[in-house]
Order: sequence, then C-alpha cells, then structure tokens
Amino acid sequence: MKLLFTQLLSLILISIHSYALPLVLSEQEKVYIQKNPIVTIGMMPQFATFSYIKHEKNIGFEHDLLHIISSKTGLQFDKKIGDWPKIYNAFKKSNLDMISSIAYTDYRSDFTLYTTPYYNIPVAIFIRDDYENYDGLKSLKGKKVGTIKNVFFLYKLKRVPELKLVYYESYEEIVNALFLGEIDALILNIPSVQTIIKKRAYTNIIDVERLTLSQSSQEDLRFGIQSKNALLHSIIQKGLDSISEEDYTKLSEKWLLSNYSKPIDYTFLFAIILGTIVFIGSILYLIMKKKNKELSQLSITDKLTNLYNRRKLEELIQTEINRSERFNYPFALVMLDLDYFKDVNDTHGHEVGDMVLIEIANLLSENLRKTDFVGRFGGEEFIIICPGIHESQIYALVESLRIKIADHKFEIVDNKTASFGITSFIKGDTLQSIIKRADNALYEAKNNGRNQSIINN
Ligand code: GH3
Ligand code: MG
Ligand code: MG
Repeated sequence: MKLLFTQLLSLILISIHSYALPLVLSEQEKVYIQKNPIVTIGMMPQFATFSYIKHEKNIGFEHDLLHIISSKTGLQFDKKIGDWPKIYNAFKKSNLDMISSIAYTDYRSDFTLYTTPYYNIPVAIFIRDDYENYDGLKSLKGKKVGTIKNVFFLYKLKRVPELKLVYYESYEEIVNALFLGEIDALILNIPSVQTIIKKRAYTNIIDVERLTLSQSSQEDLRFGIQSKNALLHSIIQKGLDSISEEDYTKLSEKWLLSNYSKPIDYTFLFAIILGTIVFIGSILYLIMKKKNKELSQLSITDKLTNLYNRRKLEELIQTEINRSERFNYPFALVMLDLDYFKDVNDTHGHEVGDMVLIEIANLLSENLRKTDFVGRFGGEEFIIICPGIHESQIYALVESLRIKIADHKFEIVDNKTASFGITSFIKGDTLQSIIKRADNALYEAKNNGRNQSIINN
C-alpha cells in the first residue's frame, strides 16, 4: 500500500512536470513586474497539505511553489487567506489578481486564465486493514462510505448506485469515523487523508484504489489569474515551467510523499495508552500486523537481488490489469534478458554471474521512475511494470535503460548487454497474454542480434 501511495503521487507529479524551461521574460513582462510587483492571491487556510495554517503560519505545497516563482520572477505575493467560497467570490469579482487550488471547469473560463496544473488530486478509497474481501468499488455495496459535503467529485459518487454515503463536515472527523468503525470506507483526496493518518498514527487505515470515475474530468489544482490579465498569466506560467524537476521532487517529498514505514511516535503512543485500555489492545494488534508485514516482505522479494520475486510480480501485473481494465488506464510491461549470460558463468564462475545480476538489479531500480515496479522474473530475466505510461513514451524510457546497461562498466566482466521486449496493456489482457506478448518481443530482440528493444502490441 505504501508503494501504491507514493507511486500514485509521484506519477502524477512527474507526468505534469517532466521538463524545466529556462525563465525568459519578454520586455513587456519585465515592465509589468516593475510596475506591478505585488500580486494578491487567494489561498485556503485548511487545505492540507497544499495550503494550511500551522503554528499560526501559512504553509504548504502551494506556498513553497509561490516562493520559488517569486524568487524567479521578482513578483511578491500578498496572500489573502480564506475559505473557498470567500476567496472564490473575491476572485470572481476581480478583487484578487490570482487564486490558488482552482480546478479547471469550462464555466470558470469566462473570468479565469488557468495555468497548467501543478497537481492532480488523486482521490482514493480508504478502508481499515481488517476489512475483508475488498474487491473494487462494487464490493462497497451496502457498506457505509464516508465523504465530505461539497467535495468536487461528490456529484460523481452519487451516480454510483448502492453506495450508502455518509456525510461529514471535516477531514479529521471522517478519518476518525473510519478508525472507530462508524463507517466501512471513505473516499477522499489522498494527501489530505494521508496527513491525518500520519498525525494521529492511524496506521490501520490503508488506501486500496484510486478513484477515477471519469477519465475526461480534470480534477487538478492550478493557479487562476484574472482573464483580463494575460501578462500576469504568462509570467506565472513561465515561473511554473521553469521549476526544475529536482526542485519539484524536493517539494513533493516534503509535502506529498510521506513515508508509511516511519517508526511510530512512542511519546504519542504513551499518552494514548494511558488514555484507554481499548487503545492498548489495538496498538498490540498494530504491532502484530507490522510483524506480519515484515514476514510477508520476505516472501515477496528475490533473495539475491532484493527486487520483487516472480510471485509478487505476477500479483502486481494482475493488479495493474484489473485497474487498467476498469479505468482505461494505460500501462506497459517490459521483459528483459541478459545477453549471453551463460558465458559469464562459464568464463568467470557462478559467483561472478551473481554479482552481475546484483549490479543489473541496482541499475534497473536506480534508473526507473518512482512509479515503476521491477522484479526478477527468473534466472537472468527481469520484468518492469510501468503504470500510466503511453506507448509513445515507453520506448524512449526502455532505450535509455538499455544504453545505461550497455555503457555500464561491470566489475570483472566489464561489458554486458541486455535485450528488451515491450508491450502495452490491451483491453481483455490476462496475466498470461500480456507476458506472452512481451516474451515474444524479447525473443524477436534476441533473434535480431540482441542489445535492442522491440515493441509488440
Ligand atoms: P541469450 O543471449 O540467448 O539470453 O543467452 P544466455 O546465455 O543469456 O541464455 P541462456 O538462457 O542459455 O542462459 C542463461 C544462463 O543464466 C544459464 C544459467 O546458468 C544462468 N543463470 C540463471 N540464473 C542464475 C543465477 O541465479 N546466478 C547465476 N550466476 N547464473 C544464473
Ligand atoms: Mg540470457
Ligand atoms: Mg534467459
């Protein structure tokens, strides 16, 4: 689950911010900044982790983003903090130059120039880890599902028949309700729920699935600028575009990619234990769960390379297939096999062969996107699963990997190459059919002379 979490978040960030452009302002834009250095912007007080108040300070992802834009453009942001209806109305009435956290909708275009999104809000289904037999949204039939009044995706949830929706006022209230068993599941945006889970050490709450009720909808966070102010819009957009991937990763690590395996805060636990005996029971339960998790960790990794083993890979592929089937979400499967690997064993011995496999495993995991999975499928064969990637992008990704391996100086054996078979999910695929297609592509790559990537769709 931890993986799914971080993967979804980083996937979304990476896909939005793949390239940084240098900031080049036109003369007109420079003059504008000189004349209008201060920009009023509406921001929310309770929208963790994007914009919220902590220890009387306004902090969050969006504040850091604005700070970078400010340092690059010279603009200064005069932040007006208020709940959404208030800042939205002020923006609509042209009382604010800008607004943050605005999602694209057509009807707002009359008065809004949108920047490109800096974040897509992933909404997920959360359950407790003692929930039995979760199998997609449909298995929530008849169960109590909590959500918040007035969330932007509510009108879509209402269209899912047989969901018993229970409405809450605040994020804290709803996560608490799930923890206490008042509801069976909740559906809300991932970062906000994650923040509360961490704060309260509700480690028995897990996310199971991203909610994507409509592919065409754009549920994203952008900056909005008054439609009559095209110059300011282009300056802000340039500022956003010039943020490097590195800075973006830092920001996302700081605000969005929390670490599930962080040790439990024992001072916090102590207070709770004094509080209620019931809680002690549940903590013991949590510890047992954690131990179980550690044990199951062993059963999913390959001992030599520490990558996922074949069993886990098959499970992951099946999960991707299910998701793609349901939500029309693309993913690619890559199979690679080392070229003439038998020679390594024959010439240098099995131990050197093992070392090469470990080095390859490291190369693979270091050079993949955070969102990808890699495992050892068997012998000197590996599988990479790339969720959310389109056919047009996968070949370049794999080729860069192939070249990295071919250029790498391995200890003792010096040079080693690998061949790659690539395929993308097709509707109706099974575990066997998608692996077979990748395997056929790999076979072709070998037949064509090795050290190459072949796509088979
Ligand atoms: P090709 O380019 O056609 O893939 O040639 P190859 O020599 O790599 O292919 P082949 O499948 O004939 O040989 C694979 C070899 O990988 C055979 C086996 O000794 C070796 N191998 C498989 N698993 C391991 C392992 O865990 N450690 C070591 N050292 N060798 C392994
Ligand atoms: Mg081989
Ligand atoms: Mg082989």
